[in-house]
Amino acid sequence: MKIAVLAGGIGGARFLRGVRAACPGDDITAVVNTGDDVTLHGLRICPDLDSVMYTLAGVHDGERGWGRKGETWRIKEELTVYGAEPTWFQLGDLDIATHLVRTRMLDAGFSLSDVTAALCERWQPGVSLVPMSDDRCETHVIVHLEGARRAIHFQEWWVKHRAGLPAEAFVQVGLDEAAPAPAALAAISAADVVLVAPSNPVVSIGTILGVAGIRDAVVTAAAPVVGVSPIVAGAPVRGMADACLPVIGVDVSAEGVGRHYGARSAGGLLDGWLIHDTDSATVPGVDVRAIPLMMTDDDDAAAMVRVALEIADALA
Ligand code: FO1
Repeated sequence: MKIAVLAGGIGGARFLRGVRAACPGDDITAVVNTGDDVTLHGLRICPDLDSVMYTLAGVHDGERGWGRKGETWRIKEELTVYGAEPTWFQLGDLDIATHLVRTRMLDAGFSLSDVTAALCERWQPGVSLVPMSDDRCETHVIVHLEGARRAIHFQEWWVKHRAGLPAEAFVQVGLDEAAPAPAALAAISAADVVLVAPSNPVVSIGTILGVAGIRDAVVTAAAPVVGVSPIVAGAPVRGMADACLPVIGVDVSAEGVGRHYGARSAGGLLDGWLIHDTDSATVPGVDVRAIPLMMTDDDDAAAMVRVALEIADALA
């Protein structure tokens, strides 16, 4: 079976471990958000691609959710002593090796898709990782700082300000010129099932869908599309989607996000929508199922994916 998964970082990574566990031997492609990407200290950093890659390889730091376990911070400490800004973004020594390899390959003219495939040669994630686009389109946040309206990089808003600065809007700089990665569109149109991971609906899933052609590919896919709510009991399971959803006028609830994604029969994304068993939601035109959504380990995540695939099967 061919499965295409739209995924962001941490929540998406755990979900993908579940997909891999539930569908051993199947052809799984993750179309990953690159709107969080940033260039710092001359290095190209792809947080969501790296979170997915490290987590599927089992070398991620489960506590932090990003970066490597057993990480050391000697370079970062030196950079801080030099006063090399930004000092608010923690770059671990092991992680820096990934950014050095990526940056060198990008500078040599390789596409981000090629770079990602090369990094995955080493990590063997068991899932094909494809960036949503090979072109830069970085999420910026419109905020009011020191009395002026400014666009700051998503990472500055997310990490330095802990999403604590009220956001007026999110803007993906470069989105209008960005082309979808070839393998991303191919995976969606060839899929037997399309899954929308429980990632941030605004800055992860929303950004992926904003890349030319990707939303259409999902809406018109021959395969059933089933999403998993990232919001449980009115709050995000991880991350700060509750700081993002109100900015686009969407309720911080499983129902709110489900209705935001919309039913395919009405030009939206979803055929099925998985919500946590303590929640309830009606999404007109969408088959809503309430099941345990916690992904504390691969078995939980796999159980959740199996239900998503059952719904997909019933809808196919
Ligand atoms: N998140 C933080 O909260 N603080 C950091 O210093 C930080 C550094 C970092 C370095 C590399 C990387 O791949 C991710 C990093 N993240 C950090 C997480 C990152 O901001 C988020 O994973 C995503 O961009 C949002 O999902």
